[in-house]
Amino acid sequence: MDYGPAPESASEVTAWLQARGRFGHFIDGSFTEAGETFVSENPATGEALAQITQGTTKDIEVAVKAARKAAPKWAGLSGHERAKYLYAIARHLQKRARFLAVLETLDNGKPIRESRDIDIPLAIRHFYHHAGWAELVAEEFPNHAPHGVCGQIIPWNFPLLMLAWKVAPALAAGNTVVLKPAEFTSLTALAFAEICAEIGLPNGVVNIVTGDGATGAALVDAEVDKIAFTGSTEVGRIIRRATAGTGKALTLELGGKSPFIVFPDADLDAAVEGVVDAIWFNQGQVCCAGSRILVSEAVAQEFTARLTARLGKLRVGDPLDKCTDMGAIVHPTQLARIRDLVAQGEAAGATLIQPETQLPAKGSFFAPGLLTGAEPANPASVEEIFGPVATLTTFRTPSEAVQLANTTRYGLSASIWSENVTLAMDIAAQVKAGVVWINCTNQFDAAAGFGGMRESGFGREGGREGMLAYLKVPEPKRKPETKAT
Ligand code: TXE
Repeated sequence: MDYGPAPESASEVTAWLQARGRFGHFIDGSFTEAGETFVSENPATGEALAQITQGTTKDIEVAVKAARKAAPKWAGLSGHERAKYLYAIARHLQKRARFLAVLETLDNGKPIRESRDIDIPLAIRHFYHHAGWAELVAEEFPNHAPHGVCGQIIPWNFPLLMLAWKVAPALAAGNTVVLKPAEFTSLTALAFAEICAEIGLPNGVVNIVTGDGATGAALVDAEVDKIAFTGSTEVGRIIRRATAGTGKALTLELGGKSPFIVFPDADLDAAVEGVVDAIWFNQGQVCCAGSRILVSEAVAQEFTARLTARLGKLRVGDPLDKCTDMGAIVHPTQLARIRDLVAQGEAAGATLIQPETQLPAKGSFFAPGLLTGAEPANPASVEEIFGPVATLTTFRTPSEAVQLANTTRYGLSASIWSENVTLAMDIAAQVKAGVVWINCTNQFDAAAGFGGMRESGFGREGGREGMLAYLKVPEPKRKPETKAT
């Protein structure tokens, strides 16, 4: 198979963008002409990267039709045949890893260290893992069948990784897909579409239609069999209403306000590094971010001092610089949202600790911060800030820690820090969260189911549960009715 030259540096990515200029959708195995477009910007500079087509209801209809046409043949392939395509995608992503990392960083603003070491490798791992599932699915789930056509809507915080979380299990299970990337970050999905064409994936198995929320809404309303959505709780609620009573299967992975609980016997230095991963990773734009730090009163002063010192050492700046810890916020609207929620938090009585940080002169940047003294009712404690700012509150007893941890409408994840594993396991069982980490945070693997409870959504992605989300129990085949003679 000829994979073609793999452009590696930022300038090669720029050349790739310039060569394409205006992107159409990827439907039925090829790119459409660009229609009415919007600009995708580099959030670190505000400069235009590419013109992206705003998908219409008609575009969605055409894509769904292509996916529908491809569905029986794709589902009818042996698991081994489907696995070969998934392995080919994984290998090709691997070959293009550096190019994709640079493209992701330019489009999203995340530090290159993260896209290079986390986003892209995990996306690749997802395809390898689900190639294995394609081989196993018939044997492991003999009484299940694919849904058919899946509509998939993804957010902008981990663009290629969220695509992998959605596309890999859907394909492994024998579904075809129409995926809509987030409007701020369509580029790695479009590069992925090229890869699908290059490896010879049958036409119509993967379709990518770009656009904003209206395009997403059209996909929800289209003749699809399942919707998988990751994004805000507000939009999740709209989608749940829109699909109610339609017979469409639905999984929702929504927002969070996850607790990060530090007990007095915790290894405080490790816990401080844990906070760096929990809330300053990806500029805090992480659904399972440890955004509510709950720390035992006994160590609160010492912990806050060490955390504040660490905070001051974070390097914020050019996302393409390998030394950068925190890059740009995805878009000026998200930056405005963060500023607004932090201001609301301060107005409601919290104190912002935010060491002087030299921020780049242009682009969307926000210095990392901590809001101390935020009461449970403070908007900063209640709302998902989705930025690099955590609240810090103290507790006295383990039961108070649990009570504070559960004072939220969300239930996505939790992180517990203690050297007493019995205590940590006991607390883990009481915290309402889909995923609980002990003495670590933000650990992901394609083999482990991820998802929430309460207003963080339902359904799991990854592992065995994730496969089940792309399968259904088929309707029994009925004998044709015999006419009474
Ligand atoms: O999300 P939206 P936004 C949270 C986070 C963030 C806030 C707003 O708190 O600050 O949401 O971000 C598509 N029907 N999360 O506005 O709008 C949209 O085009 C169908 C948490 O970007 O939910 C995009 O592809 N689709 C989250 C996707 O939904 C619609 C990650 C997500 O956008 C639609 C992102 C509609 N009516 C934001 N409206 C997480 N859980 O990781 C929009 N979309």
